[in-house]
Parts: sequence; structure tokens; C-alpha cells
Amino acid sequence: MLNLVLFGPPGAGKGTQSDLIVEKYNLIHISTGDLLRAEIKAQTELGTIAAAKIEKGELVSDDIVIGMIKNKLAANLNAKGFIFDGFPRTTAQAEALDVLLKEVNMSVSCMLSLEVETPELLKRLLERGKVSGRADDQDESIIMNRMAAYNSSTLPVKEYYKAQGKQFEIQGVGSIQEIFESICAVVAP
Ligand code: B4P
Repeated sequence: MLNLVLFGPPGAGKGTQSDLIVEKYNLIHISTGDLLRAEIKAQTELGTIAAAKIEKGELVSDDIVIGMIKNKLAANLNAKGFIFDGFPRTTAQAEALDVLLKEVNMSVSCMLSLEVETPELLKRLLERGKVSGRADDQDESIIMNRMAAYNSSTLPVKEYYKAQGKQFEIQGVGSIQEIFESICAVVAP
């Protein structure tokens, strides 16, 4: 069972690389960003709470995000494995993921950290903002809030997986195919 965590700052290419990884390894893709945007679109109560955070570039609360992951795992118990895209984003989420996986005799196989510098991230996100319709990609101050949330709350997650010997850094600048090949070299050397 292959369970991958795809990690990195906003715009690092998590969603982009997830699509390729899912196709090659036949995994279930769980993107908390996509799940939250689906809730917002469906105008659910959870979506309203999430929208207020995402619009400001802040993280959605751990209990909401962990609850969504729990539901997704329960609904896919026969899967060949999972790719967690943009989750965990806090150490509390990482601890909760370990507990949830252990309950079904699974564990995280490895954590892939896409390394991209801030100016490149800003450029990519503003470019995506022109076509995606995502308000959180269109405003530089919101993007910088997302970077700040990453630095303060999400970066410690790297240390969490490093301590478990599961963290691998991937150069996230280059062609999408080159980056994908670096990921594959770690996943199945
Ligand atoms: P996400 O949806 O996870 O968004 P992201 O970090 O912006 O995207 P990603 O890194 O996947 O970017 P992509 O590949 O598309 O989160 C959105 C918000 O939801 C968060 O800010 C937060 O508020 C909330 N949220 C989500 N999960 C949460 C959690 N666990 N806890 C709390 N809150 C949570 O790449 C970006 C752009 O770069 C694309 O346009 C792509 O085409 C381009 N690109 C990709 N690879 C490239 C390359 N190699 N070269 C050039 N461009 C490239």
C-alpha cells in the first residue's frame, strides 16, 4: 500500500504533480483544497466557514480538515493507496493522519516536499489567478498571507516527517515532466 504526502508552499505544483502521480500509481487523490472548494461551491455550512478563511489566505481549522480526510478514507478502504495533496498543513494534522491510518493498518510511505522560492510561487499563482477565477490567487497580499501561514504553521510538518525518516526534498523548478521524474525516482527507485 502506497500512501504519499505531497507537500510544498502554495503554487509549488502539488495539484499539477498529483494528477501525474495518480495516473501512474493508481492512487486515490485527496486534495483538501479541492474538497474545500467543492464545499464552498455547494454552499454548505462547512463551505461558508472555509470560505471566510481561504478569502483571507488563512488556513482552515484542523478539525474541519481532519474530518474531511476521515470521511474520504472511510469511503475508500479498498484503495491501492492514497496521495494526500496539500494535507497535512499543520503538525496536528500530521499527527491525526498517522492515527487515522493506523486504525486501518496503514501508514504514510513517504513525504515529498516540492522546493520552490517565493518569487517564482508568486509569479505562478498570479498567472493562475488570471484563468482560474480563484480570488485567493488574484491578490498579492492574500498570496503573501498564504506564504506567511505556510512558514509559520506548515513548515514544521517537514520536521515531523524528517524525524520519521520519511521526508524527501524535490526540486520544484523545471519542466513538469522533469519534476515528475524526480518524484518517481523517490517513490519507486
Ligand atoms: P490548495 O488548493 O492546496 O492550493 P495551492 O497550495 O495553491 O496549490 P498547489 O500547490 O496545488 O498549486 P498547483 O500545482 O496548482 O489550497 C488552497 C487553500 O485551501 C489554502 O490556502 C488554505 O486556505 C486551504 N487549505 C487547503 N488545505 C488545507 C489544510 N490541510 N489545512 C488548512 N487549510 C487548507 O500549481 C500552481 C500553478 O503553478 C498552476 O497554475 C500550475 O500550472 C503552475 N505550475 C505547476 N508546476 C509548474 C512548473 N514546474 N513550472 C511552472 N509552473 C508550474
